[in-house]
Amino acid sequence: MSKSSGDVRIENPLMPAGGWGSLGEVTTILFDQRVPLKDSRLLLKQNKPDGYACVSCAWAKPANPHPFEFCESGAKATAWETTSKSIGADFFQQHTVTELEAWDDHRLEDQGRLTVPLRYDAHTDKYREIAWDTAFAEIGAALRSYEPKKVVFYSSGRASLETSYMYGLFARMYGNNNLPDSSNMCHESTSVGLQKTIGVPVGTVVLDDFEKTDCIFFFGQNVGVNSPRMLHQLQAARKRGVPIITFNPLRERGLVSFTNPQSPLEMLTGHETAISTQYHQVKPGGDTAAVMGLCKAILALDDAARNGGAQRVLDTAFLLEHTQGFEEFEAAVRACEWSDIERESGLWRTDLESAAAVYCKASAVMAIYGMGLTQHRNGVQNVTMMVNLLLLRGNIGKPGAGVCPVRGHSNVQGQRTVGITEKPELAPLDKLKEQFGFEPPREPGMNTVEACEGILANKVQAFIGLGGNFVRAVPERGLMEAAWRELPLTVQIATKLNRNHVIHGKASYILPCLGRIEIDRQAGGPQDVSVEDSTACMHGSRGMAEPAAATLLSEPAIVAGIAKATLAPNPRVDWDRWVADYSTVREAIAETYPEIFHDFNQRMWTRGGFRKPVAAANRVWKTESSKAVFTVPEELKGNPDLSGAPATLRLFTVRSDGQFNTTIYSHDDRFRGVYGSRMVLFMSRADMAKHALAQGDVVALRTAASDGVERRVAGLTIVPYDVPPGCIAGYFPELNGLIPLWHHAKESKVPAAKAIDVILERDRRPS
Ligand SMILES: Nc1nc2c(c(=O)[nH]1)N[C@H]1C(S)=C(S)[C@@H](COP(=O)(O)OP(=O)(O)OC[C@H]3O[C@@H](n4cnc5c(=O)[nH]c(N)nc54)[C@H](O)[C@@H]3O)O[C@H]1N2
Ligand SMILES: Nc1nc2c(c(=O)[nH]1)N[C@H]1C(S)=C(S)[C@@H](COP(=O)(O)OP(=O)(O)OC[C@H]3O[C@@H](n4cnc5c(=O)[nH]c(N)nc54)[C@H](O)[C@@H]3O)O[C@H]1N2
Ligand SMILES: [Mo]
Repeated sequence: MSKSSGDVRIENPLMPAGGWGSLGEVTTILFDQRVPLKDSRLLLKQNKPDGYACVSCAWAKPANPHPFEFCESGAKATAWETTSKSIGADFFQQHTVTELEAWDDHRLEDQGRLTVPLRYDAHTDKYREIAWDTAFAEIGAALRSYEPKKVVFYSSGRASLETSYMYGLFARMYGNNNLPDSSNMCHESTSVGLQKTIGVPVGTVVLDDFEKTDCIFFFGQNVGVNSPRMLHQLQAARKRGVPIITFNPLRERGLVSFTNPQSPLEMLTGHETAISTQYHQVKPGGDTAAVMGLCKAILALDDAARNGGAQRVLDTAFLLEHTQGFEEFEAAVRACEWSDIERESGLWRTDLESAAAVYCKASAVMAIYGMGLTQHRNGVQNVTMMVNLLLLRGNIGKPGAGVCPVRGHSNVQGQRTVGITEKPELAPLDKLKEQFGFEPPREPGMNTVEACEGILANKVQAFIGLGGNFVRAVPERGLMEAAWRELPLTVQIATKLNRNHVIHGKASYILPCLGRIEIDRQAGGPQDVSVEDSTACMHGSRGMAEPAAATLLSEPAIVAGIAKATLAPNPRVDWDRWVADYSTVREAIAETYPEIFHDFNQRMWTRGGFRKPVAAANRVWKTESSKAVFTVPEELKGNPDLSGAPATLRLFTVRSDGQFNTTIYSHDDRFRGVYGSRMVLFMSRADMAKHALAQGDVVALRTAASDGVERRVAGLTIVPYDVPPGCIAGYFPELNGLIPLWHHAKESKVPAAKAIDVILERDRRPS
């Protein structure tokens, strides 16, 4: 694994996803991170009924797991947390913060685990160790002096249900709903789109459905890298002959073929399973148009069936009994021209017709999707359009069918379930009032984009981060980093050093915490926590590795420490008791949300998890009309209004197999055959010819927006790749400086990281 971000090496990415390459990567990272042997054996406990929930993605954990219910990405995340590398006070004595600012993301985190609480000292420009009690007292005093509406409580989606519940309660007792989280940059388009069409904010599919489905539509999700355990379900489905129809601008290895590294036979014979049976390289942002085409083709097949006296293609009984708005939708589809569909989707009518034919032959279809749908100006519309497609043949609420958003962080869905939300209507405020005897704030809080706007406008006094790397993950890097330094207070609860610690507020604290894989010893003995997976199933998780340092506190203990130092005592909220015994937090959660969490402590170790009620999965529609709702798309355009200056290319940002979000494990991307640098642009040969570029040429990108802000990233090496002409791909977070803050999904405010119009400029030839 190469470490430098200097020279780029480009190879043909011939290997299938999984396979020997995957095993090699696991061994390398365990070795690089000097993971003790006993901890590497812990991988066998990952996602097991009595083990710990993987800290990588949120994919479902089966009731009967494979002996090795982990994947390359999960092993990397485990190695990254259980590393024996660590940094204490002496590290920060040796390096000024200005010096650390010049380090790249990989180097910062690769120092290892943070071990002591730190406070920034402006005189020496260094972080210095501070006692936990002093840190809490100082942070509490500062928070008491601020206006509660001007403080932001961010969470990245990893913290447990217990921590998240305590954190949300703390924010509300303090006096705001300013609880943005990583899902504001991620699946918020799902939460908004599904809620308004099928009455639930989450997917309807469970693992069992993979065994019953006849057909899978797969939109904009890179399963081989970002949720590889799902490859098991996909491979099994493919072996049953289930077609998988993929829509993705980029030909992703994991969506093309897969070798199961846990099958000795496949490894020895080099057997690969072809995953996608059709692969449609849709234009970024073109999914609404593509699905419009599918629906148009389905209506045509239905017309033909009706005219020929054959069985209807549409599920008319379902449409009548369960849906609303079909007529308007049908009229809109019929009125839509194929030429518009082809232009906006970048796909041929005949291709869409052949995908529609497969859809119509299947009796149970599921739609799986990720950031390719949600991170667009029309991200919510992409989601509701996909729902339209499913509704046509009653593909929601029956076995083998349904909606399957693939969530990112391992508990991002769960955090929402237990009250991390800036939307007061989504939190049980009356219940909290009754349970804890305080007056919860009723005004809407700030989501991620609004928190950024507040910070840019100097309207935020403090930012508390429960995990994550906010300033690196958000758009508008240039303006955000500058404004960030003006924040009066930043507090980061974290496991690893990252950019958000070296770009910091005037007063700044880093509070190091235990990770979920570690044993969490409290007054009441070792504690377990719980998380919710992508299919709405709750799981217990037991820490098993020795903590990285004896000086670490758990996340619940840190949240309680700050809360106690900030709030007036409330006899009904016993923070100490909660920290001593997390089962008492679960009792409180069960009291707040009895329908979901009754008997939480007894049920948390249920094999395969216990599921929260998802009404739509039973064809109960919690919408205004009590029906599933068809929605007419406002427009087909993928990128309606990022303009002003004429663009030359449309950029979409993606993840590599060497990263977890802003955590950069290495500068290599094995699946795409790029080694040694992440400063690359994937470009079609047609565009290379058009712009007279050769492989290895170095270019710069400027955002095509005429709002007076200069957004430019230089030093990007051209890599020829199979992407549609007119479109280029590059890496998140390196290219975040190109995304204007206002370039976000219309209703959900998810930054539109998958379609940014840019202008290509010559940078320099490699010397
Ligand atoms: N190893 C690893 N695992 C992870 C993460 C990680 O960084 N590393 N991150 C976690 C998190 S927080 C999340 S949210 C998920 C993210 O997982 P994904 O949803 O897979 O996210 P991305 O890699 O950003 O890109 C998704 C895919 O969308 C395609 N795409 C881009 N634009 C479009 C479009 O307009 N239409 C369509 N149809 N496709 C498009 C891209 O080519 C890419 O294959 O993964 C989680 N798991
Ligand atoms: N351009 C572009 N931007 C994007 C995206 C994109 O696709 N393109 N994707 C968006 C998405 S989907 C997401 S989810 C966001 C991600 O945004 P974030 O969730 O804010 O970022 P991460 O990189 O996941 O956070 C990594 C840090 O979390 C800390 N950490 C790790 N484990 C723990 C733990 O157990 N406890 C605590 N307290 N801290 C821990 C470590 O210090 C580590 O440095 O980025 C978004 N930004
Ligand atoms: Mo995410």
